[in-house]
Amino acid sequence: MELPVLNEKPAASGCSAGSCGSTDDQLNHLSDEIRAKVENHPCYSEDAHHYFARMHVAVAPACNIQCHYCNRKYDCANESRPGVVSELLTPDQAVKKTKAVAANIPQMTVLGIAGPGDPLANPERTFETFRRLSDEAPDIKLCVSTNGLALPQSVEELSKHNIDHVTITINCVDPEIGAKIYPWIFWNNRRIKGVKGAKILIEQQQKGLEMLVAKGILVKVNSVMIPGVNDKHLAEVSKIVKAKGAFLHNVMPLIAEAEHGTFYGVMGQRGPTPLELQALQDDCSGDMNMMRHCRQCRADAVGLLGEDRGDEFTMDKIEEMEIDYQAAMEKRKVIHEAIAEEMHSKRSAKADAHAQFAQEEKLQTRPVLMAVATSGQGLINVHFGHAKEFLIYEASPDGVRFISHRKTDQYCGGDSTCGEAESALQRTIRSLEGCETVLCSKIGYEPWDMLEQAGIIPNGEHAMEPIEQAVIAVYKEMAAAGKLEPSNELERASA
Ligand code: CLF
Ligand code: SF4
Repeated sequence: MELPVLNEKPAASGCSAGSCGSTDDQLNHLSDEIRAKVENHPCYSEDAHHYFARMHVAVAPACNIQCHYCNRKYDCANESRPGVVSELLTPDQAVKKTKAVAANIPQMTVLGIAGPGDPLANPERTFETFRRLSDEAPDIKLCVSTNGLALPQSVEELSKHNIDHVTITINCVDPEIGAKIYPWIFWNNRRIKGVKGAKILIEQQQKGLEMLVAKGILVKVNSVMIPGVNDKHLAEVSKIVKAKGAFLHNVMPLIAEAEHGTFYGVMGQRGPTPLELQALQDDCSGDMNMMRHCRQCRADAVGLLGEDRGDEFTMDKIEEMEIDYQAAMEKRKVIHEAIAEEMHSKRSAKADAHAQFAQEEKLQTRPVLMAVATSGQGLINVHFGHAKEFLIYEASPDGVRFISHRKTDQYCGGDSTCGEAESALQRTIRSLEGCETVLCSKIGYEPWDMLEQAGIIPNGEHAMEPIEQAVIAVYKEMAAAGKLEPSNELERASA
């Protein structure tokens, strides 16, 4: 499945960076055919994720492997207990739900099957859903995410159903490392443990990748970064999957908390810090396009990446909706065209701003990380206190690039007591470690003071402005104020 999706916490999986070396930069160099596949896919294009939404339908309960970061509600392919997941849908329910969401959230362009188990370990349910949707809702892109064990035997079927996007989770290419991540796989009706099982899984993943590429299907590779286990190995994985034709690599942080009941969680295996993750993504990016905006979605997520509107589309609500999908498709077409036009004009404005910045006298300044509060459309349009996450951009003399997102707790949610609110605010500020400024539409006095005390400058002067242009403007202001001289350490390092 997409990754460790327990259906009550974020799952894992993902695309690429912003302006510099991003997929959007590379959009310009793609063939028309590939550009059409990625430009409104929120995972394959960082730009698109500000505008277009995705949804997942949880039709796949069983899994054929065990990952140490997953709390198995389904012990193996022979022991699936579908009732355990409240959102588990039949293919018929999944089709109804997809049409209902598409009619009500017209910017939803992609339907993914990503769990809660492995979609290809549940081939009848998965392919029945895809088959019906490719017939009944041909304007929706179909996407699937798999651990890869059953991939080679599924490629032919995938290629029949208008499925242009497949994600394979590849955490290693070395079985010794694999044995530390996968205690067993279920293969040919037997449970195979340790290095032997990991070796089969790796072979199947690599074979499946090659077969998909040969069919012209875009492949994204997801990898979970597990410090001390595969962190030193993932740059090698990146090289290999790129050489085999993968389009995008998404390195995601391990999520391991004891309360999730996963092996890693219980054993105290830590996930990477944001800066460790960024360093590894930068290492890998020498070899391939990196996704940095993955939100590690749930197996039943609905909406823009980073938001979840699943509660609006429970099956009891859907059963009461009257959907005329033909009419919905016409409306969706008009809205998609309008969004494409808006994206195009914002992309041109962004390119102009970068070109102008590049033509100016090159600043002799150090890079800076800035946090941005946004709810989409590529604008700074969220109050600091309402931000559930911040997008992190790096500004440097070479321009602006999207780095990552960081989730945070809302601290002014209404019913919090003062004491709780304060600690949530402190947590929010801690989540911005490494950032020197935060751009938002507005901010209150209390967080302003606390941010300043933490060495982060709040900035509400660029409300409703396009993100990249505002980041460049703030960077230039910081440079003009003499705040960006290279540090002594940097000078020493470069001497
Ligand atoms: Fe879903 Fe995955 Fe398709 Fe996207 S998610 S199946 S490619 S439509 Fe996207 Fe979510 Fe990350 Fe996945 S943000 S977890 S990468
Ligand atoms: Fe869990 Fe299977 Fe997905 Fe691994 S592949 S995270 S075990 S559902």
